[in-house]
Amino acid sequence: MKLYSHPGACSSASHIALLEAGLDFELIKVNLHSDRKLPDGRSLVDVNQKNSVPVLELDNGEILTENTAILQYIADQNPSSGLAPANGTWERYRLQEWLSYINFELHAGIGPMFRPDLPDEIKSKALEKFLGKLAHVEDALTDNDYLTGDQFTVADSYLFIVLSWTAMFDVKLSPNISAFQERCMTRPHVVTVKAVAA
Ligand SMILES: N[C@@H](CCC(=O)N[C@@H](CS)C(=O)NCC(=O)O)C(=O)O
Repeated sequence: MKLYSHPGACSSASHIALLEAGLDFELIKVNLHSDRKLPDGRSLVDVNQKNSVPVLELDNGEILTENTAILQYIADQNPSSGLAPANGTWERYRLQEWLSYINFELHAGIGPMFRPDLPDEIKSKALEKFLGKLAHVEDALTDNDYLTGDQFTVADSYLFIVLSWTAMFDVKLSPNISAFQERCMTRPHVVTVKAVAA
């Protein structure tokens, strides 16, 4: 399968997940800041009508988009990786609860910070709201190494990437969240993905 990713963007969460799951894949780098041309001459929009990453292309030609779907698909390809609890279990719904929170409240919440067209006033309000949403994460990490307990899951890979964006702004993260970031950075696959440049 192929992962279309802009290194450092949300698609890096899927990159981490693919490595953690030990799956065979090809990384197709897409530069979102340029013309989004792909190595084969097509454009990102030819593969994904939404013109965004991540995109997962399966060997049978199926195209899957959206972080929350792709991350769960990857996890399910190797259940022994522990990247997601089994489908239909209560623990799986907990994971989905986190994936939704990260996708909507955190990922979309920090989005305005990357919009050059928005005034600073709107951006600082968005950042304040985003930091407020992190209180729930800080709380969840009080007694847990990772969001759902001791096991690193795809929710953690997604959270890690979204948190990494805060380094671009004048933000001091709370203690449990900072410890979570350091813990993730002890994982060799996380370090590998962080080192991939656009
Ligand atoms: N709803 C999508 C959003 C993905 C998304 O926001 N991707 C960003 C990178 S982090 C992107 O490709 N932005 C380019 C654009 O929207 O033009 C998902 O959750 O997968």
